[in-house]
Amino acid sequence: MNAERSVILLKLGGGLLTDKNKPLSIREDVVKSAVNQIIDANEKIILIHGGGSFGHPLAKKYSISNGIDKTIPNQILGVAETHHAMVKFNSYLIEKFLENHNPVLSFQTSSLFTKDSEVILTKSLDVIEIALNLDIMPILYGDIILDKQGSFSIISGDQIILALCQNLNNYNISKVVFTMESDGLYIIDKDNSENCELVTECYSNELDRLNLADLGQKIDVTGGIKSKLNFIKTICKSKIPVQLLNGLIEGNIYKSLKNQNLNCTNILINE
Ligand code: IP8
Repeated sequence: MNAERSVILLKLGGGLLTDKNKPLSIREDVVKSAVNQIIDANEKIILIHGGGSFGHPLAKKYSISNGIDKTIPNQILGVAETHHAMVKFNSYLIEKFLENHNPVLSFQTSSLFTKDSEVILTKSLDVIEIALNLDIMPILYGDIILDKQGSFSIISGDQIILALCQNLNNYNISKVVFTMESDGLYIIDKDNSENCELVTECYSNELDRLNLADLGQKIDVTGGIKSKLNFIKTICKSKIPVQLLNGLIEGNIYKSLKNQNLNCTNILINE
């Protein structure tokens, strides 16, 4: 591996970029700010975004993450609709970068990954690395995933990040950044369970011992804080540090990409 070539994986949470209370709605000001910060930072990044009010309501309606179920009316059509909703959402983001004359390429997640029951199979990621070599920012998104067993499911942005961490060959991932609507992980105060305190720094092997507060994301079909934690632990096993930050606070994304200090959760790797 050529360690000189390094890249940041940045996840923009779908709940951050969209209005969860209104299907197919974008928080335009949040997207605009995130796009501007990413452009200003001018770093090598692979951008991954979640489903928010585009992917999750449809995935839930058709129970897509549970696989094929012939008793669900129009479920197969729902698979196609869910994918198309994500393409529309992704196109909106792509346009914002292109309007600012910033080269980005969308990679269709459901064509790069397949499933075989529980296992996610990754096709060659050469195209992503070639895009990075050309100073094009690859953008991937949570999507439907087809299963070799004749079924389908949902692949989340977090699962994509994990697959990238495990399968990129020629780039060293310097860190994984998750942007959310809170400042990071919170622990419940043991003396007063009403109070929560931000975890600003923590080693990956300490994560299991934290009494974490679940700030909850009701329509997220791909799991809440517990599932996020499992992803973080697996990412850290690849010796990649993880940062969780509040994407609603102006400047946070830029600061993170530039390795500046900010109020957030840093998960450090154990040597
Ligand atoms: O928001 C889910 O991705 P996530 C994508 O990263 C769909 O969990 C299609 C629901």
